[in-house]
Amino acid sequence: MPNGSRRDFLRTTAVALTGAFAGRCRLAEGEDTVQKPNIVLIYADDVGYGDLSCYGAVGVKTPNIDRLASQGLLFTSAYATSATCTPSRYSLLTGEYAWRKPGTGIAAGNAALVIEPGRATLPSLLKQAGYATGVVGKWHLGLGEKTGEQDWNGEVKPGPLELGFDYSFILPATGDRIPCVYLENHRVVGLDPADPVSVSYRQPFPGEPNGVTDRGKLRMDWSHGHNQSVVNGIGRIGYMKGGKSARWVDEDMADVLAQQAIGFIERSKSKPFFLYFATHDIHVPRVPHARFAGKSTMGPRGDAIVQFDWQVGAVGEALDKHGLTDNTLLIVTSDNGPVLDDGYVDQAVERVGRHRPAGPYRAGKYSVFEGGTRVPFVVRWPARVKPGVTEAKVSQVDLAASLAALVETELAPADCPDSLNMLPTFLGTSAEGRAYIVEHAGGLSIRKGDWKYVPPGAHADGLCPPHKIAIDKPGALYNIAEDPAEANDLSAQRPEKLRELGDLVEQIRRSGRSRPAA
Ligand code: NG6
Ligand code: CA
Repeated sequence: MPNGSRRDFLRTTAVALTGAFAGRCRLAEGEDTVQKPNIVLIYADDVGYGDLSCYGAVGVKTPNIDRLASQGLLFTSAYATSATCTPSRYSLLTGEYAWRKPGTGIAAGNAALVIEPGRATLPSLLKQAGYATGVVGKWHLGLGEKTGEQDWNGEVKPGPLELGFDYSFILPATGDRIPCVYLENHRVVGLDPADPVSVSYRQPFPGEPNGVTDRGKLRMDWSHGHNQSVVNGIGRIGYMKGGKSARWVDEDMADVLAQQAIGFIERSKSKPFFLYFATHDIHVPRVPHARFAGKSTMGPRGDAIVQFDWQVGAVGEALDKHGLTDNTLLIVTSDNGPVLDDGYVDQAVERVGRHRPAGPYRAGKYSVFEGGTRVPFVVRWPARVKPGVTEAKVSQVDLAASLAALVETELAPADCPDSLNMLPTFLGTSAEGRAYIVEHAGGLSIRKGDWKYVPPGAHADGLCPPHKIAIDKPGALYNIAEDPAEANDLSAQRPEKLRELGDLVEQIRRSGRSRPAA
């Protein structure tokens, strides 16, 4: 489409949408024959606000995501709910803040499923609207009924299929946690019954390689933790034995997952589909495929970002190939902020150079400062979303209610209790964001307008855990607009603001929900 007519098209679409999403956020009058959009949510692991070139990265180029951003809407104030994986994913899928539910901290590789089957979830709400639903990639929300009692050689359930996904191809937990195998639906992929898998988070299996005793033979040394079983020459968290034919090869993982994501799209393209593609990249261990080695200036961490960008491009190409791009709502975001040394010696600290993984923001993964949860967030839907940049505040906890509204699934009062319908904001037809954002990393901080409250206590700071700093009572207050780096505590100058935000966070905690019940 020539530029001029594309502009006209966008203007007309924008005008139509302003009307369409007024009121109850339904699709426009008379548009009920319009095919529901496909929804693809690409969820990166540990990619920080400043890690993509469309967000100012200098140590790496991300042309595929940059292209999406130029065709879509780039958010500068988007947040994961938490500064680590399990709670962010819990909130994303349930529309409930993870901090309301005990047991939703970083899950062990043999943890039981942390979401109760039967409750409304993002996939179950879309499934109800007739969507084919699939998850590919990192799960990290536990599996099975009881911790440590999964039958890895039989059926491993409940899991994604019991939560509303029709299809699942996952890593049970993380790349650095045992068991290092893929699961397709209920079963470990490629398992030889003659060589069953055993998993333990208590004790080593005698005679099996171990990150302490075999440290000299590791392909990548560990800096903290990650010194239990050795798989593919890399120390992991937890112990495993057997299942040799089923073990993943880290350097092939991005290809395997991209292929699975594309396979799901191809199998599902005759009806609307929802794909939750949760990449392993750029979590540790960072072992990208050889073709990405040296493609950034930052060593394996930067090369893993290039690999992540490649996966986004591969999904985009598949959508193009099947003529699905125009009516697919594609979201690219991350589960928490960045970290440099997360337990392996991979030069992330030494080679970061002038690159700022959290952009202008303070700290990263594990932290209640902005770098912990403020993440990249790009929405592309050529048929409906006008390209641009927005400062509107959005939270991933709102995707469940917003996407349910998009597909016209009604939420019961008990469903997704912290999820607000922010569809017009996500689609760029409203510039008005959330009134406040709760940021979780053990404690709860809150951002309202330009103000940010950080509670008293010990908080992770910097990009190399476990560095912590203490915030004294009654907490700290920053003006994010003037001081994005949260460097000047204004609590003494603005005690009433500090109290207002501190009270607000307490009220949200006590209320047990964010969406009005009726
Ligand atoms: C930590 C791990 C870290 C990472 C994190 C979870 C150690 C020393 N550190 O406990 O490497 O796995 O858990 O990351 O083991 S997340 O992105 O999945 O939340
Ligand atoms: Ca993560």
